[in-house]
Amino acid sequence: MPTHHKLAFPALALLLLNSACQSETAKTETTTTETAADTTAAAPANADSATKKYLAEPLVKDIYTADPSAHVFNGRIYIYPSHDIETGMPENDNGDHFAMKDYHILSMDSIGGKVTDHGVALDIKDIPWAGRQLWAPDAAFKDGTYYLYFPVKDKQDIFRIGVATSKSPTGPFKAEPKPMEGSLSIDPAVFTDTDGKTYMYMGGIWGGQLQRWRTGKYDGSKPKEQEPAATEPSVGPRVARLGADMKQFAEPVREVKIVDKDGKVLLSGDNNRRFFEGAWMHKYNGKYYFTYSTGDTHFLAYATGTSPYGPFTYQGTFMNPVQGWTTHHSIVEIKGKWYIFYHDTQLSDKTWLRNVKVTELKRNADGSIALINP
Ligand code: FUB
Repeated sequence: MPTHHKLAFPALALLLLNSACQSETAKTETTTTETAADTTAAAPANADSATKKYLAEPLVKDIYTADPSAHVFNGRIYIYPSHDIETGMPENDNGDHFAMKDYHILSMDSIGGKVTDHGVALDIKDIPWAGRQLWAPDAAFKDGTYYLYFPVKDKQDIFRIGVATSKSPTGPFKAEPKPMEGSLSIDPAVFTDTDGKTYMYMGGIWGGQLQRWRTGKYDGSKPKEQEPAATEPSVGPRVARLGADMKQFAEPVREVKIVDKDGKVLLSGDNNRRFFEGAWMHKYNGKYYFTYSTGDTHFLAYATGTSPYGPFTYQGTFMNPVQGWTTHHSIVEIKGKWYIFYHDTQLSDKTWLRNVKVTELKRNADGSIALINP
């Protein structure tokens, strides 16, 4: 999450880079939005954005949405995003201005087709253990039940991951009475392997609190918690296999290693490459592709491996910075083509009021991911 001091210089450089990138490719996608329920905010026109060129257009314009986790269930595309709202919370180092209170699920028949907003699927007031800040969710389906996984701070202000269930992919979802045992931090991403085993990746540093778990126990005692020193190994995301009930982990949560070509864990000071938040996993040609945001350098990066647990070898950046501080995505195969769902701040130009988008993900013949300029 944003820390203003760290951000000042890179932000300027990235703004320049971003506008250069954006002028490179001009492609728009046309979607129609059908809103099936009341919406909380009409997006105001953003004067700056009118003159900018974007690779894709927002999928919905009458609410703010972010962190899109996309899945195909029964042939239809479902997007599980955060629902950004204006709460007036001042921007700070902990990301308090991301004070979301519910989830809306979006769906569409096909890429470029009409997008339906299915209204409130889960409200924070219906999660018994929740304190504040419903952040980036994900979803899974097994044996007739849909599972919505979500990070939220508990009443002690510690991020945990919860699960809620429904018989419909669009909810309403009913939350379990407690967070998942052993869960921590933010940004759950659920991946079912070709052998049917399901894993959850999770974690995010800074406001996502992952660095507070370095000893294995939560330590919120330091007033300004820090990443490890620049020359120390970076904090890795976490992974655990889910049990048959999809509601608990079947094993202890373990740290994922992201390494360089020499097998060395990326260093904490390697801000252009180290993991920050927003993990996603997909498998392509038998290889595991772990993708993530580098946070304060605003890239989407990928690393590959031969096991869902890693280690994953860093391969490169595959998306240049979007407009807005945060970078969060999902990757999904739809009718033989691969797509990336992501967000930027085209509608509002405010980091905490984002809009989700989709564009095709292309690969080179060797399986490497082609760079996207959003
Ligand atoms: O939406 C809140 C947080 O911002 C997410 O959890 C992060 O991935 C970042 O997108």
